[in-house]
Amino acid sequence: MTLKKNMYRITVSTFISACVGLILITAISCKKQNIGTPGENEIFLLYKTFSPTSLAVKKGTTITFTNKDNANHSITSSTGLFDSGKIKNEDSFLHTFNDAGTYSFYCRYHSNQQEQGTIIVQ
Ligand SMILES: [Cu+2]
Repeated sequence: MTLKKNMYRITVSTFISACVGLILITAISCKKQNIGTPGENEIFLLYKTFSPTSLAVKKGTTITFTNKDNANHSITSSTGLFDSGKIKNEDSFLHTFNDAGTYSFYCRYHSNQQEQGTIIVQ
């Protein structure tokens, strides 16, 4: 009888643990999907890509690069004009583009994974 009771307790506790686990997984995956959208002069770093990959702005515009990924990223100018260094999750890097031109940048951690973008300043 006691053995049966213990088995029942184990089964119930296993079931409860599984339910709690499922709820946690659902909550975490919902949080990951709820990242919002980039602002007017903002670029998200997400899933090892830039979003959007290209932005056209007027001279003097400050662009905010925000890391929405779990991985670390960087905003590194292809010509050496600027380099954010490591940007952690939910951290941002700001750069003001004062001169007209096309500015290419990449992530030094994932440069071989199409994590590249362009700012066109008019
Ligand atoms: Cu990256």
